[in-house]
Amino acid sequence: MSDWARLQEEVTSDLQQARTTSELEAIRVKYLGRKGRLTEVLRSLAKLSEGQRRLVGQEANALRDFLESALTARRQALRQKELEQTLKEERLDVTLPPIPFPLGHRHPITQTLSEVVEIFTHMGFAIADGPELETDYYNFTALNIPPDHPARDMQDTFYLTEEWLLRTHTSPVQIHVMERQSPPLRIVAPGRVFRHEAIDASHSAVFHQVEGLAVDEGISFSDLKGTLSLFVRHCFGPSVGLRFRPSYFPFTEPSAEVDVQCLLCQGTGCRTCGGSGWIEMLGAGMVHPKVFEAVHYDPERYTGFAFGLGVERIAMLKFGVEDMRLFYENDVRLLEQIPRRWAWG
Ligand code: 2NL
Repeated sequence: MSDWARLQEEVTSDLQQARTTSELEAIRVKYLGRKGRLTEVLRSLAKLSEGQRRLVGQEANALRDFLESALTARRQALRQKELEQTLKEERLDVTLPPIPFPLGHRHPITQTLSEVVEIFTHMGFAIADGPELETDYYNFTALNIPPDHPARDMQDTFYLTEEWLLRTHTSPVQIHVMERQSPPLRIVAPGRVFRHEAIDASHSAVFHQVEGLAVDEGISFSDLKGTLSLFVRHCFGPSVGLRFRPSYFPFTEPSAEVDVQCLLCQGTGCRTCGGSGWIEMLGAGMVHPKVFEAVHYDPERYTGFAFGLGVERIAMLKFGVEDMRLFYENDVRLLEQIPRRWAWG
């Protein structure tokens, strides 16, 4: 009996000394843990005779009940004390302004590409994409580019084999779509293209293009002019001047180039526009009947317009960047100067 009294006394004194909930937990483990003093007593009951077991069991269980309820009461008291302490020490001033942190943004070329594509999707064009590795047929032959055309020269095109090459424009994407789908068709093909070219302020071996294609019965050159005028106004603002100028591409007839008034000098002439006040922005034209024949569209029934533009050129003009190479160096001093803007994708 005196053992019980001593144990009870010890428990009581331990409980009084506990100052924190973790000290309290240590006490619980000391007596009621897997190897706790009381646990051991309770476990050894099995070895006792029935008479002894009832006697000792009563005492042990009473002590356990006492300990558990004392622990609970003490734990609640200590928790309350700790909470009050925490509230006092960690008071927050919710009226303080937040600490500003720098936000990243998408690369200026990605922003520009998204913006260009978005203008066309809003007009009803669907987005098409395709592989960067193409065959000579999809990149050249189907587009009415003859075997002796300078664009096919090793100087201009990265060939992997006689047949396989890195696409020099995204037109092959449109050939693939026309092979799969009948008119009417309105698509834009954005993507990365490759030219075997010496790199300077206005040329890169890897750059981005957006091409567009609309095919249906009765599509006219007026549709081309209307679509591209709307594009230029949405891209560069409602007051920017533009002009259509006759040009030549093997895959369109007639062909045109669209010039936009220089944004940097407002058309008065500067270094960027070579003093002319105009900047070449798009190549375009009515799809050549030979291209339709290649994809088994009836050129007597269908007409279409197509266009192509360089994303880097537009980004340079929009952001006033005079050297294309700056876009690929990813120097944060340049990237931080280019504003974040909302765009899809
Ligand atoms: C430019 C010129 C152009 C096209 C691309 C095209 C595509 C098909 C059929 C006919 Cl499938 N044409 N694309 C047409 C005219 C011009 O791009 O200067 N791009 C940067």
